[in-house]
Amino acid sequence: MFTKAIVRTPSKSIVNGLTTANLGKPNYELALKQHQEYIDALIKCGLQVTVLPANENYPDSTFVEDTALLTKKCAIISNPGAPTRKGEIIEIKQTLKNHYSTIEQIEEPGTLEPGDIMMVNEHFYIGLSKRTNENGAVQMITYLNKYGYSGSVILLKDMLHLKTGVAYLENNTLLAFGEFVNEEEFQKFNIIEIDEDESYAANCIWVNNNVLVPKGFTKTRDKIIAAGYSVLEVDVSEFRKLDGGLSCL
Ligand code: CIR
Repeated sequence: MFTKAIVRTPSKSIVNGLTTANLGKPNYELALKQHQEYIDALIKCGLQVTVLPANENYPDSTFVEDTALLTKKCAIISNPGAPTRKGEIIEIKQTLKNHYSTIEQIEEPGTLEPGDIMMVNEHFYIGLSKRTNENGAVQMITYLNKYGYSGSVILLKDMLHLKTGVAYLENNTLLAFGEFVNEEEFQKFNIIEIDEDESYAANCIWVNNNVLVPKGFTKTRDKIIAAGYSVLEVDVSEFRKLDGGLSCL
């Protein structure tokens, strides 16, 4: 079970965030409202939520997932592959000092964004993407091993991040879209396949026996309910415009 989450309020500069989505610019006021609803959903799932203030210098900083991998035993600060996001790690490091006594860090020439990391119990799958390189993945696996965890890499073809197309819902169950449906490493899981027209909904999160699902993807929602989960729908339309989703927040 999870007990805590860290989020960061969207900044006004969010309108300048990185994107490939072609869905227009996010509406700042609506993004704020949706972010609050996301926090409310996490609280409903029993989490104590730390809300960090907006940081105008970093348009993508609300996607706090990409700044660190947090495990039970240690925190590992990332080195984002996107040049405009590298500075996001400075503040998160300060925050994590309040929660962890052991903090590690990915260093150049390694780059890694934890949107590329999926935790399955004590194992961590690491996507090699445009943002996460092999050196970053090797550093990450070395740290994971140090703390008794294991890691392996998955080569990405089209997706931004690993978790853009896959989500682990515990109970040996995986949501998967596109290139990940037939990925050999994932065949041991019960795979719930996401349809092409709902590909965005592959980014769900399991939080303490609930699954947070982006609002508006009813086929995916119904498949998850049919698999026996309790679902909370959260509207994240403004974050989708920046290729971001539930896990990223
Ligand atoms: C970016 O391109 O970095 C942001 N606009 C979206 C980050 C999404 N984060 C994630 O998948 N973990």
